[in-house]
Amino acid sequence: MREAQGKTIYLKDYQPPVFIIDETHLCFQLYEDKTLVSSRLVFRRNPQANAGAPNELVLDGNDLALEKVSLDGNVLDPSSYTVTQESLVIPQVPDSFTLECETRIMPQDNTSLEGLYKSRVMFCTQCEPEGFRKITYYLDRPDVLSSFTTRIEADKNLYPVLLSNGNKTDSGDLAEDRHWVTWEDPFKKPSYLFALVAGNLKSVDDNFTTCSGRKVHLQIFVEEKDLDKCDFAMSSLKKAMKWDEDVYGREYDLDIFMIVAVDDFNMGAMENKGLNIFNSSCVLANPATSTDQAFQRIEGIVAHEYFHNWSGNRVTCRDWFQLRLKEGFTVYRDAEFSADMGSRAVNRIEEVGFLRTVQFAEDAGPMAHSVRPESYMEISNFYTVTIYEKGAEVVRMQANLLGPEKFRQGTDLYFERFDGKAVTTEDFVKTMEEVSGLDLDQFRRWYFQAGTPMLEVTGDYQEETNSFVLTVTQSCKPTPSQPLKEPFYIPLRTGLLNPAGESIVLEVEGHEHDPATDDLVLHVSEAQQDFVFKNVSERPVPVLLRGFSAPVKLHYPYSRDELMLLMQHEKDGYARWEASQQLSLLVLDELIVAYQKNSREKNVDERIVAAFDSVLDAALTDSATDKAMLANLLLLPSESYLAELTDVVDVDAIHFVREFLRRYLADKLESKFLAVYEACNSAEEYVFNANEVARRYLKNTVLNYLACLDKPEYWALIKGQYQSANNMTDSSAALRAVLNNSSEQSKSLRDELINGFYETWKDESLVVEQWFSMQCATSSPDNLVNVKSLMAHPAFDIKNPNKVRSVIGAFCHNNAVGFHQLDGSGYKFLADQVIALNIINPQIASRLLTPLTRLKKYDPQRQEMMRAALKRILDTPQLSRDVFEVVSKSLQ
Ligand code: B3K
Ligand code: ZN
Repeated sequence: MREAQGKTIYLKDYQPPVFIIDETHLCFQLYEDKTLVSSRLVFRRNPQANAGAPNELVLDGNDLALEKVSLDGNVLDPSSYTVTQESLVIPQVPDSFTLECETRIMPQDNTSLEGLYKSRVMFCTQCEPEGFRKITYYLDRPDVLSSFTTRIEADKNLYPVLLSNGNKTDSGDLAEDRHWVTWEDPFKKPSYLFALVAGNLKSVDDNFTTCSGRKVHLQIFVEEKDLDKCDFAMSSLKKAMKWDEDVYGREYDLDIFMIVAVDDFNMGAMENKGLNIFNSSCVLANPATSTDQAFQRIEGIVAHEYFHNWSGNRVTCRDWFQLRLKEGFTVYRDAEFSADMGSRAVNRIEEVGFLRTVQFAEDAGPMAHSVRPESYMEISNFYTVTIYEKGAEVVRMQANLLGPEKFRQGTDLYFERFDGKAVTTEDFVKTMEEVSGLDLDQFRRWYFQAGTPMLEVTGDYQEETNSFVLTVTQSCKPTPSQPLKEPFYIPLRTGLLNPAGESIVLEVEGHEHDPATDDLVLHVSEAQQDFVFKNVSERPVPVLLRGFSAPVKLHYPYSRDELMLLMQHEKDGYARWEASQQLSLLVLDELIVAYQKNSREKNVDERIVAAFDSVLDAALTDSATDKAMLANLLLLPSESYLAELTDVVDVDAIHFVREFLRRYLADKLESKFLAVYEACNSAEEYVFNANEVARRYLKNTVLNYLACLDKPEYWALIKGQYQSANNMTDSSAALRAVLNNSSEQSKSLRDELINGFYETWKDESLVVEQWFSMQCATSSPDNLVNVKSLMAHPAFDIKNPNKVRSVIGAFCHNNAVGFHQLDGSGYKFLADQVIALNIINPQIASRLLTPLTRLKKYDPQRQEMMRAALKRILDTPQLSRDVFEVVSKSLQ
């Protein structure tokens, strides 16, 4: 276990390494009770090291038993070096030397799932960010790039497949039914990209011919039982390889690309050079066991990890403060890939939905940090939505500012200039400036300032001058250690519609005028700015932030009729959806106020019924419309978004009012919902493509509305769908529809489907995880007892992160009304789980904590109980650095 002390690492203290490692030669002897790791490292003093830095060698190492260390062939006496819990220090070494270390590790006991560990029947590794130091002593930092050779020895029957990075160079047999394999990676890499896998694995094989005509062997390794779930990931991989050649000119560089599926994994997947390791939930799929959503996720993650080969591996990060450099950029790349594969508008809506519930909430909480943080205690805590999703938005803004050609020129130059190097976010931005001639000085604040900018926009139409003045005021709330913010540069993509809903050609004072454009980017750069639109003959309705052109909050005092006009006529998918969300928010806000006043009157503005009615009409009459877009237009803002928007969250009001409005709409539009359901229902064979995914999405969205009416005929409909479904999307949607309704009438069906689902799928662990998560995420005040009983289910395993996420995580993150019960039971439950997981798996423990970190958003009574839960965690002995950082910052 790492030390708990809250030692803070600062970017300003960065120093180049005193030594570099030209060659890394590793040998692993894998046994059931231990693993012996021998390393031979060829060191040289770094010419870029500070001249005054002494020749002291400080290697990182964690939880290692050092058996032997030799320098240039001479075994060192223990008195000539120091071993601490986190390092091996040799006080004086020559300018160049070879160091050999032998260490003993215990992968079979490693439940942290960092370093080398056992996932059920196989060995595997996770080294990013600092797991390699749990394997052997090393300069475990991303700016030390080395060539690697790896020899693996293991039992031949238990581990017939032995994998590492690069190309396999040799293999042979050993005594006692053991065997060995050697691998050599021709590309220098930092230790975080090292990987090893050993297991009884089978592979699905294919190949891809690159743009220069090289044939690359593609392999997906799985346990035999999962061989029928690899085809989709394989075809996604090939699409991603082609897309990266076409869109970014990036060709794959090795002759082999391998993916391995493992069941115990802390996150989604890892981009190790030539040997990606995936959480099985992010790679294995077939129509019987996986939902459309899982397919989409797999397509995106396979692409993401593949794209890292250039944005991350060939060009890597100098230090972990630069994490956004590879993650934000790669998320942007995978988002564009997904947009090209499916519906661009719907993808954007989903990205925005996620960003502004989860990332905006992070920005408003105690862990808020900039896209390029200044400090951390535990870097694993910084694999955040801010680094990933906001980081991607910051790249997107640059791509939009430069335009496609210049941006491509910029990325080409970036990859060419920094190939094989470890660089900084500044190197990226400078490259973009260089190719475009733009001055991105003010833009850089997006990297340095945390927090979500808020834009207050007002519009003033002046009839006498035919002008429309938009006044934009920006602000950004203080975040920890950043009380004052300078104005951001905010690209505000804007249009104007006339009262008939037609686009107006735009002419703005001070902006270059393109006589044909009905869409332009306003450059918001000051605390307050006016933009004057000329030659506007009638009061217009502004369309603001088209395509969500910047990651900001925006308020404009739209009337409900204006929102209806935007919903009907606006061409940008995001803006149309945003208008529908705004309209729903106005209606929900009114109902929440009434709920809080205990008012019996629940007046629903009929315009929302009309708006939903016209979406349903479009679904029935316009076969060309994107059904996924329509499904999104039928979704009310989520409970978490409603919570994000309020200063003091009223969990109960949000939950009950939203449920009330769902039922109200279902009741008013029942026959239309049913008609859409019937129009979208199909007994055709399952196909995964954008149209079919959209059809099922719309069908299951309307099914949920019908389910809340609590009528026997709809229970029959749901049961029918469950029984006749030929795919997991439809059967799990049916189950979810009954789970979302807690009425007595539906209880017997609910029990029947829950039990039947488990019986059918009990041997498919990924489906069992869905079964857990559907039940635990169900939004209901008294769900905790159910969650606790599921923790006692034989399929639950607290050491398996997927199970933890699907039970504990699903409840605490997705069921606000259950988690925030006024008796404090949810907080106590989470604290107990975090305390247990702190020892087992600190990264998972720390991630689970998120809902407790939001304490300042709640009323004093809840805050007090949340604080008590956090304090109890803080007082736990042997607190990991991961948990300590999050808890101590939350209590500040
Ligand atoms: N780079 C890895 C994340 C590693 C996280 C370690 N705690 C996966 C990814 O973003 O592609
Ligand atoms: Zn990534």
